[in-house]
Amino acid sequence: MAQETARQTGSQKAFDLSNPDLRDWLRIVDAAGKLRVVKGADWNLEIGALAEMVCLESSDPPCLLFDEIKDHPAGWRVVNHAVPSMTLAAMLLGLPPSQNHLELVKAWRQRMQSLKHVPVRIEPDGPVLENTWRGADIDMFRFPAPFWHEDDGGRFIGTGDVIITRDPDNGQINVGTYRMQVLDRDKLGLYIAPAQHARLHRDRYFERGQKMPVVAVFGTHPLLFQASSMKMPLGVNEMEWVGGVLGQPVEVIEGPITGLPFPANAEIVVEGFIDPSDLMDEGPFGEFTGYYASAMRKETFVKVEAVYFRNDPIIHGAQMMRPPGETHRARQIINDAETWAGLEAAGVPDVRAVASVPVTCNGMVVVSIRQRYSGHAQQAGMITAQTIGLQLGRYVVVVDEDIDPSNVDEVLWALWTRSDPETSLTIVPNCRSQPLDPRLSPDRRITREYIGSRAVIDATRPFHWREQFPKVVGTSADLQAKMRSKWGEDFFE
Ligand SMILES: Cc1cc2nc3c(=O)[nH]c(=O)nc-3n(C[C@H](O)[C@H](O)[C@H](O)COP(=O)(O)O)c2cc1C
Ligand SMILES: [Mn+2]
Repeated sequence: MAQETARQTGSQKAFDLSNPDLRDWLRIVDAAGKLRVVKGADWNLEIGALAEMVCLESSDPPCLLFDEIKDHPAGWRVVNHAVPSMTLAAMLLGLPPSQNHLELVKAWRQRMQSLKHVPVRIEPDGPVLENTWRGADIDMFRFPAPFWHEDDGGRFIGTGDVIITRDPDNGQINVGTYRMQVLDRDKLGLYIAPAQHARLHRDRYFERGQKMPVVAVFGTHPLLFQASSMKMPLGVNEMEWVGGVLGQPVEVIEGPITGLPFPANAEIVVEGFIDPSDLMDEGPFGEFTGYYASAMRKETFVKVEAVYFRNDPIIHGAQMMRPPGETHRARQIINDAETWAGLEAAGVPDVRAVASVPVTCNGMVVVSIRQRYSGHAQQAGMITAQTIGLQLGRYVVVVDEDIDPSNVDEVLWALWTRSDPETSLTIVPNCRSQPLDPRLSPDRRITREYIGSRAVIDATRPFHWREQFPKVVGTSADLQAKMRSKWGEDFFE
């Protein structure tokens, strides 16, 4: 691998750039022994199936770098599962190496407090400009975009992508991850769910009868992908957040056609426009929920005006599969830290830890508190219920401080023994949902009424009689220490 990377990074031009790029990251993954190069796979179903099966069947799935893809030149690659361990997720975020989710959430909370956003720096040139296609040269089918799942509507080049748009009212830049289907040589589907930032931008252009300029990036450092696929406040330029985490500005080129900035060291970049009056069939696509939740529909699309790419470009893919799949550990660390910070900002005291249940993609969150007053648990639960899982949150479980919220067994034990379904459950109706929600009823899909409910489950000991709650069985710390010293550590292995 090392040799190949050296050959493929060898650019003809020297660029005075200092940002790490996707290739630097893959070298780190390789050095950690977590990179597997796969040669000869077919873009048609094989990449997707292999990525899914490795995730399901390996206890420690590696990053897969597909090369020599059928029908495509050697060197034009697809990478999947680019952050394949907790230690690498910690490294990506600049945190100390740790395997412990709660420790990482705490470390990230500290980091957040001092994180300053850093404006981007405009560069005249960069490796992404090594190749340019315009006009009749444009052919998106020349990239090895996978046909991921058997019932997809086509090839999706954009899964782990980065889409850059500008608010026409105030000029603010947004970076978001939204799926992109190759519809034609110069046409790319773009599915943006309601309330996403690029959707708000799009609505504003369309209300004025204008086309929306779009830049799409397929392949960039995974830190920008993480930022792009996370909900930050509207108005935040996610590249400035990345600059803050990197401790240096993200180096960008301003697109000659759209004026939109894109990373100078990206792998593949497209500039184009969405015309409000042009529609094409988009989807279906197997989604992160584990379902094909939206059928083929008419959608607006990006008409591609220019394509820039590095020599031997790498598409950054993210296999969408039934969870737990390609794990998004870095995002989970950040989400849990954000939920915790939100609770504190709302004035909820004594939050001990927050952890989302990985298989629910942040749709079920557990908050552990040290109860201080009656109603404390309900307060923590109700506030969390409106911030979890973006539009696809469902359940919040509040537990006492003796329960580790990242340990599903402990959480379910508390749920079973400390909650009473009749009195511990609060249902909150009319909360946000979205078209990808598998449980959205057919009626609501037609009327576009994207709402669902949340449940808050209080699995703490009832506050007013907590002192009378039966005592937990377990060997005391004191007795444990005695046993260890008498019988030795080996006894317990
Ligand atoms: C791999 C991946 C693919 C995603 N695909 C889509 C998508 O197709 N459409 C969408 O609206 N959101 C998608 N999302 C979720 C958005 O990226 C996420 O909500 C993000 O906050 C959007 O950026 P914004 O907050 O700036 O709008 C995806 C997330 C991930 C991790
Ligand atoms: Mn945003």
